[in-house]
Amino acid sequence: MEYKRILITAALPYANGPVHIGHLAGCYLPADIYARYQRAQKRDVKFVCGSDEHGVPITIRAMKEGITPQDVVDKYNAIIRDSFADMGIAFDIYSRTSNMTHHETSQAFFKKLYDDEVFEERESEQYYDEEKNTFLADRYIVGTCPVCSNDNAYGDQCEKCGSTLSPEQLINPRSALSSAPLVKRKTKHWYFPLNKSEAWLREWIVEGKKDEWKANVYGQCKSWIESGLQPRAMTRDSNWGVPVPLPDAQGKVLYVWFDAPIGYISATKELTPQWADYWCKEDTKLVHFIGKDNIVFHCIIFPSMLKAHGGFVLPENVPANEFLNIEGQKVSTSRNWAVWVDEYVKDFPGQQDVLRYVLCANAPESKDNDFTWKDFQDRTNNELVSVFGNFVNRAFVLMHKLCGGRVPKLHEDVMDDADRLLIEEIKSAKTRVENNLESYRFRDALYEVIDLSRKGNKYMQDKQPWIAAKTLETQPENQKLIDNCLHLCLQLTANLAILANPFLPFTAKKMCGLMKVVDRMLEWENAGRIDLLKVGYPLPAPELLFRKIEDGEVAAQVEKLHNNLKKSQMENSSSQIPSSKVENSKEQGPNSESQIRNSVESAYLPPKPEITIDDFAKIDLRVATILSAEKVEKADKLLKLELDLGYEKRTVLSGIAMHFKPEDIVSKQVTVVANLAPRKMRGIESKGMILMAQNLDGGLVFAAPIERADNGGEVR
Ligand code: B3M
Ligand code: ZN
Repeated sequence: MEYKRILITAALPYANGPVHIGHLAGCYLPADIYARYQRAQKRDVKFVCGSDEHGVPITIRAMKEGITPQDVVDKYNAIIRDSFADMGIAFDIYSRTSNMTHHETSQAFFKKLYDDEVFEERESEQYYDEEKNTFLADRYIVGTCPVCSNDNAYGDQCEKCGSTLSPEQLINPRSALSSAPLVKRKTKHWYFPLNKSEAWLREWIVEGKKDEWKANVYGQCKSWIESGLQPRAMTRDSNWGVPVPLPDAQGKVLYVWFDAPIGYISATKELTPQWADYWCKEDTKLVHFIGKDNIVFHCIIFPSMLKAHGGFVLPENVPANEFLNIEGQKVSTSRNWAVWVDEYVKDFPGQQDVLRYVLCANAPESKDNDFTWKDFQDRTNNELVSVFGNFVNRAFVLMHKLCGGRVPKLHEDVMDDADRLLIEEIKSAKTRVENNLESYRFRDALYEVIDLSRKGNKYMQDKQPWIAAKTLETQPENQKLIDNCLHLCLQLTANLAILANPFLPFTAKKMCGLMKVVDRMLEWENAGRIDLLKVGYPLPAPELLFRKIEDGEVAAQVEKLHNNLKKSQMENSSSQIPSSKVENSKEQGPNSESQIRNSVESAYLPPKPEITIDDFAKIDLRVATILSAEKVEKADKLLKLELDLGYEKRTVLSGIAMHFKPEDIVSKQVTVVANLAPRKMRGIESKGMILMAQNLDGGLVFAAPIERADNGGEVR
């Protein structure tokens, strides 16, 4: 099919937290590279995104921070939008699903399906909190895990054993919002009969997309379709979301996964009055960039909705990436194990392209991949600085030294095979980069760009124009050889700017400045040409394109990760509200989504950075005996302990109430961090912390002397 326009969407991030580099690598960076490339091809492109501002994750975050959902989305929408802009993710529009256009668009969409009698109305019984007067999303229900007996499992997942659960499976379910006993109430919802889409989905995807879509995407879709699709509720009981546009639907909103993808349509509407061309004309190429946890929604549910509505194009491709781990561990927002984009931008000012480079060169295109700060340093220093940057710099320095600071002439009469081969390389690199980009192989495409600069370095090294320069007195005709070498190196530099532009837009711009050419030179059709820089044109002295990343910067980042982790562990042990594991707190509701496969985080915590004996000596560890223990009111996890340290008695709060009964631990000996700064929790001052060993299943054991020791004795 000859496409006339390309509509590129990138998943709408939940506005419940900042974006981390896993988000960039998984979805936004490849989408941006693709959009920049298509624009350089002068195709009609629209690239849309925005904040997903509805759903349970937002309300959980609001509760955690003690603010309203509106405050949450206002705060994070701004942070996310700025992070994208800082990183050069150049959307044509970054919208929000809380705005009017979106509410109207998604309501009209729902209403059309309703009027066409697409939905099935069903009554079901849902858990209800009578004190808070609200139906409870699965995350807001806690109880005992049927698998591992953890008392504090959530209605969608047990975080101790990793099992995916539904509220019905919990033993003694209770509300996380209040102490009111849970009751069930009848509630009505509108279900989309996904089962009726099975036949055409099979034909469209299982038979039609086998060779076109990435194997990870195709495989997931196939297994969903083959395991049988169920009707799915498209409404929820909640006061946060797009109200259901029906008279008998008080207190009901659209399911966030119903409204969010319609957000792509709303954003296009805001962007251009021609929005319908992009959504309704058959010759539009619609491409959804997403992370792997969103595949089913973009490949199965949203297309089924579009088809049921009628009049919309379906995605031509959904190039989802896998996940990016950090230093060998799965990213976890609740444990704060992540590299946040807004912090990167502050810590590495002006180094956006370096991160773009590393994330693309190591993109999780076909399997989960690992980001390490060491690899970040190595790739920057060994590839960007030593290969790409070095080539460009040498070309400029030598042109100043050996050609009077002007683009030298190409003397056809003395061209040799090496020159002709380099010209061929320049032309074929364009084709290779292009083919890879057209088939969403961004890593391979970027490799070709760096490889071309590597070839440039080799060419220059083989030609050794600085040696020829020494012969000029006796053989002045050798200036022609020098000219040819530098002419081609400079034309190659211009080509590198064009080819690198989708990946490294800040660098490409800088290169245009160096070469004194206008940005229009970066248009894709110019790649492959060797007449981009005019002969005789004076060029300024070079400026380094990249700088080295130092060991200290890497060490500081690794330490920051570990410090964040530690802080979050301390915070979580005194928190009551379900920890918002954003990547795991899937939207739940009337029909459980147990079909979604949650991955369990690796059980071992990553090793911490090295410390000195002096660091260790700062910690005052002492033996103490528990004199008394009691539960702290309104804090499920906390026990208040009175400790005898020999030289004094003191109160310590410990987050172990889920693991031990107060009466079972009295008179036990413990190890105390005695010089930890005091901290108030629930109005009680805690002076110190007791040490516990954590088993891989999450269970706790006292880290204490095995034999009776003197209270107050130092532990070393
Ligand atoms: N808000 C879910 C996520 O961030 C999400 C995507 C919506 S795309 C329409 O995983
Ligand atoms: Zn469990």
